[in-house]
Amino acid sequence: MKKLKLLNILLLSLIFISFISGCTKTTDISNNTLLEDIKLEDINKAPSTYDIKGVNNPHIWFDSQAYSALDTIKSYGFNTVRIVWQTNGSASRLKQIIDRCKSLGLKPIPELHDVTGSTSTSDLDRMVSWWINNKSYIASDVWINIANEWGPRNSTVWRDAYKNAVSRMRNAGINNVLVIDSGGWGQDDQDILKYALDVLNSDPLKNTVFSIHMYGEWNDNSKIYNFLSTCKNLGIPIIVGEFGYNYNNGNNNLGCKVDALYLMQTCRNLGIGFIAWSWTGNNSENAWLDMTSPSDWRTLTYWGKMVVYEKDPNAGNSSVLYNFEGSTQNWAGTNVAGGPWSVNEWAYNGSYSLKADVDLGTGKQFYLCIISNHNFSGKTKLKAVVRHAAWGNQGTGMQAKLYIKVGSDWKWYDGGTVNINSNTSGNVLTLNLSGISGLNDVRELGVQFLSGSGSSGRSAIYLDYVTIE
Ligand SMILES: [Ca+2]
Repeated sequence: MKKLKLLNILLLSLIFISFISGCTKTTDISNNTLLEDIKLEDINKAPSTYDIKGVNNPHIWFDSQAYSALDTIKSYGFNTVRIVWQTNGSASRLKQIIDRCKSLGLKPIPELHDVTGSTSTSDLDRMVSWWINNKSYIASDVWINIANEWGPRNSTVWRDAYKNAVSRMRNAGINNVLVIDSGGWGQDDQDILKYALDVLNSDPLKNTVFSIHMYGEWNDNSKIYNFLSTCKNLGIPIIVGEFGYNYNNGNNNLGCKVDALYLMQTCRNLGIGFIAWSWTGNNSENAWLDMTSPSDWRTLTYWGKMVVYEKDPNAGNSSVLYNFEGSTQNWAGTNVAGGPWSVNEWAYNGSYSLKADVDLGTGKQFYLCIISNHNFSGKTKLKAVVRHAAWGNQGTGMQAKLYIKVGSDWKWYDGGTVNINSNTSGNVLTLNLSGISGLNDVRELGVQFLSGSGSSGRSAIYLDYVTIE
């Protein structure tokens, strides 16, 4: 009996330990926030773009090739096509393209490319007239991108011209979602931040989406994050209607060094759609933006692979699970003194990492973790990069373990104890997955931080770039 009792106590304490070690279910709080977001969206009715992942396809310049490419575009997992069109194209052909997109399950967004870069209001008026004259060819569920990259930057001219355009189209009985590019060749943030809500509020249907194009003016990740999150916070319906990437270290005709992986991840984190430029057929100076080979409209280039797979084509088999770019991605902290937060004071990859404050002490343990179902079958390595802050007394030094919990008994596996430091290069933790059974049922993953002997005071722990290969 005594032995049994002792066993019971042991069992109880084991259960207790497994309950407190790792993640507690504080993620419920984030789930509530998510629900609130959805309700808010319902209330203000403006169109949401969160599910859009698309490509620009040059239909007006390559009629049959672009039409045939729609199947391929769909097969690579895209759900949206921004149809490059002009007023010299026939509306009936545009209707065929739209119908083909719909039959493939692709969302068509036709745009008129005639007045790209123009700041003349009569040019915009001509585009509006074309839509009005051809409205019978455009089904009511098609988003109409009125004019590609029309308008001056940071300008009430942009605002007033688009108010007029929206008014004319609504008066003509066009009830479609209207997509409006920013001025300054589509790249200007100020037109949208200052004037988009005026244009939206002038629309009696409140059925307008704004579109930013990201090239050389968007080489700064914090600008990308600040702009998109501000739009989100202000209730400006926004989409990234075109973007490029860092080709030849910015030595290209657009001066483009855009961190496209960061851009796509940020859009995903914020629930914003994105449409890459472009499927293929660019002229020689823009050929670096071809997503597929112009010889077959099918074979993915480096750029095409980056957009399709949303990872660095040179990164081998590894893919990013969590990068904390402007979001905690529902990660939680246990035994931490504050956080976790997504912060830009340190990053191993991108511009942000996950941070929590901790109060050091001999034998203390802290966790950054997430309860989430993952299927790691066939994967060989889980990796994460961590460091601690330079402040606080680390005593004999902090250590960390990367771990997962598997199956209904939440069985613990870790990659062993690693000494970590405050170097900004970070400390890589690796968990070898080969030989672990039940990898199809991973329930939790995280990092356990072990405070050093004799440690004391407030410090902070950082985690970034959780990858699987
Ligand atoms: Ca990061």
